[in-house]
Amino acid sequence: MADKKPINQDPDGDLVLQERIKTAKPPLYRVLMLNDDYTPMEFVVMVLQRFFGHNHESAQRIMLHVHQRGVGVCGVFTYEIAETKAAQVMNFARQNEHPLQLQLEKE
Ligand code: TYC
Repeated sequence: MADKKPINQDPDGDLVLQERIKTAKPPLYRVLMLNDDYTPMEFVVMVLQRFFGHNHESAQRIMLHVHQRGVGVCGVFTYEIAETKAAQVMNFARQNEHPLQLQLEKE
């Protein structure tokens, strides 16, 4: 492992192996989808399948949740992936002249 420090010294100066390796978990971000009055429901369902890997049933459930509650979670990712997916979806929506908006929220 690249960050493993195999060799250390105890108070007597004897060499000891480090027993526990600390691994930092990367911060995670929710990609939130916001409701609007114009984006067609089928378009939202298609986006959730294409960009977030949901099956049709899961995509339909998330879309209806957003429609009824105003906001919902598309998925949870590390920052770069979350940011890229949100940008890709908003570009795709804009190309299709829909006002769909997404936001990131730190977990
Ligand atoms: N409210 C939209 C409609 O009635 C559907 C919709 C759902 C739009 C979810 C955006 O994130 C959204 N056509």
